[in-house]
Amino acid sequence: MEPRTTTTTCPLCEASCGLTVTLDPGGIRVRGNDHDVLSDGFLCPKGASLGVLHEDPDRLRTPFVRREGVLVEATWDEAFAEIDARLRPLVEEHGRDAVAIYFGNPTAHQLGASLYLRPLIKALGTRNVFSAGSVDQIPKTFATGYLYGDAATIPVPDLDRTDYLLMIGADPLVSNGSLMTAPDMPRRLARIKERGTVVVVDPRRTRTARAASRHLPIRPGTDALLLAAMLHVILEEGLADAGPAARYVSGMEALPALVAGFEPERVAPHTGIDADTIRDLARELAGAERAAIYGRLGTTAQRFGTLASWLVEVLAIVTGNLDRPGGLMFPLAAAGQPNSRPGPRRPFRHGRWASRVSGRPEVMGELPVVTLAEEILTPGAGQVRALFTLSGNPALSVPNSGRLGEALASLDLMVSVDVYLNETTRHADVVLPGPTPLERSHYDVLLFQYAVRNVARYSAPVVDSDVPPEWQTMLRLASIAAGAGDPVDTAELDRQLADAVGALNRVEPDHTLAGPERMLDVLLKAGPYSLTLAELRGRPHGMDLGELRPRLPGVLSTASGLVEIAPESIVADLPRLRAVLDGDPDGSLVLVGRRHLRSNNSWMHNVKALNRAGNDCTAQVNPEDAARLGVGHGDLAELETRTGRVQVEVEVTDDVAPGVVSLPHGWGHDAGGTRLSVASGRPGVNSNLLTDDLFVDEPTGTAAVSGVPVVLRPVALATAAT
Ligand SMILES: Nc1nc2c(c(=O)[nH]1)N[C@H]1C(S)=C(S)[C@@H](COP(=O)(O)OP(=O)(O)OC[C@H]3O[C@@H](n4cnc5c(=O)[nH]c(N)nc54)[C@H](O)[C@@H]3O)O[C@H]1N2
Ligand SMILES: Nc1nc2c(c(=O)[nH]1)N[C@H]1C(S)=C(S)[C@@H](COP(=O)(O)OP(=O)(O)OC[C@H]3O[C@@H](n4cnc5c(=O)[nH]c(N)nc54)[C@H](O)[C@@H]3O)O[C@H]1N2
Ligand code: SF4
Ligand SMILES: [Mo]
Repeated sequence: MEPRTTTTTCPLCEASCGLTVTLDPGGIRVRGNDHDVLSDGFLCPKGASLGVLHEDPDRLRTPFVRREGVLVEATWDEAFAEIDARLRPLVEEHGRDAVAIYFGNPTAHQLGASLYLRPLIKALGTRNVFSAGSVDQIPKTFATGYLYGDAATIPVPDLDRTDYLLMIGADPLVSNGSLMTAPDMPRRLARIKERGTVVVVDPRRTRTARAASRHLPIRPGTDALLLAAMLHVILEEGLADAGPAARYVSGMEALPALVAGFEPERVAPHTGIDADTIRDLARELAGAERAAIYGRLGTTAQRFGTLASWLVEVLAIVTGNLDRPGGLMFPLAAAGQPNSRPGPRRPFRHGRWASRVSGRPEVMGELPVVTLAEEILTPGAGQVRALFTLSGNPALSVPNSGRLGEALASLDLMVSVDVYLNETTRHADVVLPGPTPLERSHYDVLLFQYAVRNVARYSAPVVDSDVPPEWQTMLRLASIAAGAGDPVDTAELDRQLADAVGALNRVEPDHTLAGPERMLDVLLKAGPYSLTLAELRGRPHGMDLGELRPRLPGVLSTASGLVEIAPESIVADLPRLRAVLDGDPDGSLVLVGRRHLRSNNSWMHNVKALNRAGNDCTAQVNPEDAARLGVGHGDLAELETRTGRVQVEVEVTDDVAPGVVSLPHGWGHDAGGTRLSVASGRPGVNSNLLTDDLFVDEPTGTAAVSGVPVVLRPVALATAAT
């Protein structure tokens, strides 16, 4: 075999790196693509492992169906027949809401899954829609939804032109960025530092914090206090100046009253950041020529996620940094971006329905996943009895996963579309695999909406597959869910869908194409650059569409047509924040997470080259706390919260602030009935046994995985006590 080199797109994280793949008899070699318009040769260890992932013998290649309690291999027709036979009577007897769906993180990273998800959800016709988003970014999309009119209208830091970057609760040198598609963060951050300043606010001294100009450790969960105090300073000292964006902003006059009382001096003891530092930070941000402020997971998956996310935007606006080069800007994506579609759009709203048991409101068509277990376990009309999971591992990803595990085991029917038999899919009655990243085409419809430079890039499959593409699997599931049964003519169903998408976008679909390619072609043609798939096929290194440009006011879709800076649904949560300020500073021990460059949430621990020393599931404890609690480096400790306990090795390090214990998520691969030979040999513990389904960002019900009160004791004592 002659070596063959082609390009592809890495679908593993939001950076969307362009890669080259060389196939030769010696195996698959993956490198960064030096000619790529966005990533310019960058790749990380995960991307480099795409070949190993492709060849992982544990990876599922055929469906599995549960027969007499055991998952056994089945044909595709048998698997769909089983789903049809079991779903139909269940829906007839209990109604559509008895079926829930959970979709996980990789759904956003797959062309097929991202375009065919909505049709599947529609066919299911259930209100019980859940996703990893409610353990992640929803507070941010909620805030931007109300401010700018659409949950998908999120401005990104204009990294390549800013000279002051304030980063809060984000570790992009490890995560490679999120809601900010920007490959090669090391280089981008280094360049900002050459031009100016990078400040990181994080309870841990992260890789990003080390690379920054300054690191401010903060008490977990208090970012909204810090940001409110900064806003207080800016308003009080007359530093507010929204600049040219001012004429597109309504409600500015409400701000002083909203942050009254949040003086730096009052906030300081709660945040652990002293008042002078807060004042300086506010003045610096206001005074910088071009400043960007960026809050990510540490500011969203926490108890004041909505307020913190809102304040990030407000600070950018009042310092004149919204919609200007070097500030926060709205990308103009080539395909599928709701805010670049012509014509009127409906303003964002939430709470159109609520969860059955605890009445938590719907956001973006979803219910908070912390309510999934109770929806399954609580009897009554509307009880969830069947669950579809798509590219998700909620058994490890969702708070109080002990209870969720119980709930999954009690379902009447569970169907999983997933590539591994893991902690979640081992509960399924039917498992349907999908092709590997090298076996499918790619275009980042979602992520390019958050790219720090406007780009378009299509990648064809690198190798053929004997596994049907996931969009076909999803169409067959949709047909069954809609009551139309199986087998179904997926080609005809797909054609109808393409016609519907075409009509919506006023583009005649190209029926010489099929599947996601045909839809993508429609979206590209309807998009602001009027591209075609054929054009992109001729550009394997991607197409550069230029730097970010101002988009106000056209990007807005609020009822007023303006940025609504003080939306009621958000500011209504301020009394809850004020209550913290009125109480005593909390000195108890709290849990936060951490990510590792060689992990990807829960599912890449089966790659040996990634799952090795250095990527460890340990509890990081500050030396002060370790001494006080009587644990040493390498000791086993027990961590206990309201919902669960685990025993885990302690790593004593002053990388975590006093009062903070850091345990990474996505571990705990010791469950029976999985097929993860590498991961199960180095299992770690599941941190979401400790996180609490009742500890949430109240406006959105998004899980607060960070700042969970925790008790730590040496294991010998723990044993003695029980
Ligand atoms: N404590 C704590 N909990 C957290 C977090 C945290 O920081 N701390 N982070 C949260 C965040 S941000 C997120 S996004 C969630 C993630 O939550 P999930 O999305 O539920 O979890 P993942 O680990 O990403 O699981 C992805 C699943 O998709 C499967 N998969 C991978 N590739 C494919 C594919 O090509 N096709 C199909 N069909 N399946 C595939 C994997 O086998 C795995 O089962 O976790 C959240 N949970
Ligand atoms: N290597 C790798 N890359 C990934 C992933 C992965 O698992 N591994 N997951 C992907 C996913 S799904 C996502 S959503 C993104 C997430 O991308 P990031 O948001 O960059 O992810 P994290 O590394 O979790 O960074 C969150 C930071 O917030 C800090 N933090 C915790 N609590 C608080 C708090 O209360 N306040 C403040 N200010 N900081 C706090 C944590 O210490 C952590 O450093 O990463 C993506 N990229
Ligand atoms: S940074 Fe993300 S997109 Fe780039 S190679 Fe690594 S995992 Fe893939
Ligand atoms: Mo995420």
